[in-house]
Amino acid sequence: MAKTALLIVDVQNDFCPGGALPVPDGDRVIEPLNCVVARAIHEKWFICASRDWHPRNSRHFVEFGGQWPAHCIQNTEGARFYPELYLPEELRIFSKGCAVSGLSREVDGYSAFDGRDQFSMTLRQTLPFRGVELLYVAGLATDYCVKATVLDACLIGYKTRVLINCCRGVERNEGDSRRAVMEMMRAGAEISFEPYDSMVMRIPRVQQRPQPSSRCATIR
Ligand code: VGL
Ligand code: ZN
Repeated sequence: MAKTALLIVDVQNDFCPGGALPVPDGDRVIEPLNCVVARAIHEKWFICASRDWHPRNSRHFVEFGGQWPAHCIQNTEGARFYPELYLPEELRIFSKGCAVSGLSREVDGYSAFDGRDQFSMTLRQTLPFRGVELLYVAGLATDYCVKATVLDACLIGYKTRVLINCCRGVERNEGDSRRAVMEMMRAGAEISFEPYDSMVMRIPRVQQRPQPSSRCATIR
């Protein structure tokens, strides 16, 4: 049976105001996200969450050659899920960015699909077991982990919806979140607004060729 999953990406203390790598207004995802979680529980969706879970000496950190201040270090307060986030008891947690060395993708672990649960299972292995076909993604940060997760989900072939009002971006460069949304849409993701998720935006499958603007048209 086709099923829906909710994937909550990295809603952790360090990504919220006061944390080590705060996403502007990161805590503002909590209220809409809690509504989504309530609905997901009610409708028996498969609910999972990813978490950034770095070793203290991760190459992802500036101190060890990476680009980020130290954040979400394993078993620290900063790595805990934001306390006001409503999470179900039977939550499946996928930890990522656990490698000290190795491939850059493993070290950074931006995508939740790079994470593993307590049984060392990946999302890619787990979701088919649940018959998941539709994946809702929300969390932090729009321009890094949400984007990487959504692009992977689209590539694997999930019908993927980004709950955009439950996401916030780091915005290292102004416009990063906006560009991330465009990239996700181009990959086939739909952008939706909870609780109004009948409002879904997507790029039509058949792209029209660009029309000449009226100004061009006058030049023969
Ligand atoms: C993230 C930067 C560094 C994220 C993780 O969760 O989006 N961003 N590590
Ligand atoms: Zn990180």
